[in-house]
Amino acid sequence: MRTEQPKMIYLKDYQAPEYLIDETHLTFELFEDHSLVHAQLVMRRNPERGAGLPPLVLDGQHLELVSLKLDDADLRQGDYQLDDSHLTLQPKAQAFTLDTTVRIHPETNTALEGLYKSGSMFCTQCEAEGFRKITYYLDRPDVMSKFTTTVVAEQHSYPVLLSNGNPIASGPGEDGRHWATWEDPFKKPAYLFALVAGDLWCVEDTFTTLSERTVALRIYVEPENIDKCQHAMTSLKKSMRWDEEVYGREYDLDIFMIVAVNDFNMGAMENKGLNIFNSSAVLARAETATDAAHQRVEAIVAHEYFHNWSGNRVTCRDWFQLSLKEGFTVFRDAGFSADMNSATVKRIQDVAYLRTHQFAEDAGPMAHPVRPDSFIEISNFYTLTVYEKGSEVVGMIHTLLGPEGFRKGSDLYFERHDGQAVTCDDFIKAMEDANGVDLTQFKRWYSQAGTPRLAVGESYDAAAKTYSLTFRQSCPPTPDKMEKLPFVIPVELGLLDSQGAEIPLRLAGEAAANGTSRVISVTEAEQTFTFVDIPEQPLPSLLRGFSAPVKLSFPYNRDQLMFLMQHDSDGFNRWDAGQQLSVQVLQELIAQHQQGASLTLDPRLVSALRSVLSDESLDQAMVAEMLSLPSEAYLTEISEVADVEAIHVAREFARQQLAENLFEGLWLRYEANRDLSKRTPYMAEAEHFARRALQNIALSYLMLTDKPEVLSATLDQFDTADNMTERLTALAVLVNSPFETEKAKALEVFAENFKGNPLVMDQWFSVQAGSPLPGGLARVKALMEHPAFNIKNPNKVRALIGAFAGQNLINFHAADGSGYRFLADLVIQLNGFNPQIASRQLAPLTRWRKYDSARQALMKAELERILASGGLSADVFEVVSKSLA
Ligand code: B3K
Ligand code: ZN
Repeated sequence: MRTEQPKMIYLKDYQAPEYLIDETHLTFELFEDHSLVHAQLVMRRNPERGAGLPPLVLDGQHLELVSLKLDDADLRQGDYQLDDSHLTLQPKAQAFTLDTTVRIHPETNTALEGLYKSGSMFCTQCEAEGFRKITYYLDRPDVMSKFTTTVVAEQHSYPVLLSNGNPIASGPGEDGRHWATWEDPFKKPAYLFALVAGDLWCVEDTFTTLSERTVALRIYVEPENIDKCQHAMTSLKKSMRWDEEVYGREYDLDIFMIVAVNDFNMGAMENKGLNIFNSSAVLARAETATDAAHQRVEAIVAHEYFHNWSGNRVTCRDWFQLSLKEGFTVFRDAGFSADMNSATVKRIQDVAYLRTHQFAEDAGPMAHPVRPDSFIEISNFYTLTVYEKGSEVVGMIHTLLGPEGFRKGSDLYFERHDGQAVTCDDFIKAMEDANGVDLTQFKRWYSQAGTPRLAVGESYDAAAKTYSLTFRQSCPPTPDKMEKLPFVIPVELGLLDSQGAEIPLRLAGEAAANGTSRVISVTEAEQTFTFVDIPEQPLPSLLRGFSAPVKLSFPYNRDQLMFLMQHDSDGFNRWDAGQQLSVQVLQELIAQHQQGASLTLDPRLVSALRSVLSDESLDQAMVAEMLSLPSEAYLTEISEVADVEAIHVAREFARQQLAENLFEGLWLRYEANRDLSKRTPYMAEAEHFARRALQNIALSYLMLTDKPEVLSATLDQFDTADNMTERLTALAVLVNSPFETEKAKALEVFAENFKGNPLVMDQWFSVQAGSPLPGGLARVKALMEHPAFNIKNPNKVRALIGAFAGQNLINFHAADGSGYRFLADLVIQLNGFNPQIASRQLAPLTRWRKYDSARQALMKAELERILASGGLSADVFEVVSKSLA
């Protein structure tokens, strides 16, 4: 832990590196109680920075320097300076070779950054600034080097030795040790370095690229997981094909490897040729992983694979440009998932997530632009804004340029910048140059934080047959206090007539109508668009497909929303109309609860959902989405001041009413799909996902009725399902039910059956941590004592504490502040050994401004207690201090 106050780093201070590293030759000697890292760096003065020879300042943290040579001459104390995080020395020539040996301690590295041990295996995580915990280096993404890596370890415990690139030599060593050398022909920044040593098995396959090269594909796992790799392998091959077809991008090495590790701070890491994955993002088979887990594996495998071009071949100049690779790659993986599954459902899920979580971040103390201007700890900027909003920004470019224009732009980007470390401006420039457009104003999306609001008004002139839409955009203030200029907001829209048919769209001044759905660009603070030849007062369908990440408002009444739910040709907007209707109905219930009135549900919501439920022509996954009420977290996000109890009571009341009123329709849908599940073997495939999604949401409603036939159906599903999707849903509905005996038994049986599978036990923890029944905190505390819980394992922390504080709002926000105190204690504890996880878990407390004054005071007091606890990592310090500012 650092002693001095962490410093802010600014984008405006960026300077190119003083020195370059052309070659990096590493040798790792791995032992049980320490490891030695020998680095030979072939370096030269960066010609861009002029001729003089300033001191060379290398990054390095927690390293014990054993030896240091400059051009073969030993350096002695006095020839160099060492501090907490740097090694400084004076080069004597334009080009030189530096040899260092350092001792490090992967075996005690609990921060899981740099080289560390996960169980019995050695592995690395270097992004963003972890390489400096491995050796002294210019640990910044614009220093790109050719790496050769030799790994030496005891042969019996570590039969598999991996690094980036191609294997070039291996052999036995002394004392039962052996070694392997890997060479990566592509220059790369240190953050893409990887090493793995362990007792691993692998599943192998091959892929033939467009140009007929054969690539070996390997997924390495611990032996007991060898039967859970097929889905990831299939996903990998689909990703490789898709990137060739959609982006014209081929894989470039002869081998592509994925390694699954149990202790990992995030989902996965795109190291060149050697992706390292959280085991939760690789392992999946019917019996142990849900449909959602299967889809997540497919998406993450694709995401990391796609980074090979968007991130590795073309990388970031500095970490402020993180969204250059992350926003773009999320956009790419979303396109892939949309093509593999239901595109509309994928869009619905992404937008629901963005609106709930990214909008909250953008309205909170950690709000920052897609390209931040400053940070204290870069690890805190792997955010929903950089990733998800960043992807929306790329998506808007796609919308504005069209698919062909976008492809021309991405081709030019890859061609122009292959092998370089570049900026978001370079990306935009390629898009501009390839299409002959000017995106200057559009670039405000990269520099202005906050979620724009777009208020829309209408006026119809029956005599002139014109219809005008007036858009007013504004952006709320953010902590940077920056004045916001108008954004370019692409709004895809259509106009419906009273029969629900789409009216041809002709703007005033245009010679002829141009389709029934089109994109207009709102570029001014206030702007009116007038459509002509409009025979009757239309109903607008706005922001189709969520064409921009804004909060749009239009004064729809409930009947109009029901009309859109039925008739809109845009599937996303049909869903969204349903969500808006639900929000209106739920807000009314919230107000009734606050006034102490008895609650009455608007019957229009029941009838709207009844039509959805009985519509056999709708994709079942779509039906499932439409039946899902907006989450408590979303209702919180859209509240001025969130009333935790009223939100919970209102939503539960609505669910109960829907369950009772729609019982027959739900039961029919449930039984039909459950029957299919019984008769057909599990398949990880869109149509199957869809019908299980509907089956399971139906069951969760049905169980609210406490009917005995539902309980027996649930128990049967729990006992006899051949897959985790059905089994876990059955468990979850039991856990949230009043059937204490059945619940206890199911939890016990489940834990007994799956005690050997940590990923399944994570689900078991989450289901209980997320239960809104009273006594949530006590349950979580008891579960922390369970033998399967381990606070050092990030997946366990996320499964139990993350699920409680992030999803179980009614319990976490208990009026006595017990949830807050618990989380603060935990953050203080986590800060001591894993700052990144500590800082992530802190997020719910940063939202304090959303709540009533009593809760605000309690939450702030806990933030202050964390700040005062001392020994804070830069990670936690940054989030806490900004939250209190
Ligand atoms: N690039 C990594 C994230 C690294 C996070 C470092 N704290 C995974 C990804 O986005 O693909
Ligand atoms: Zn990524």
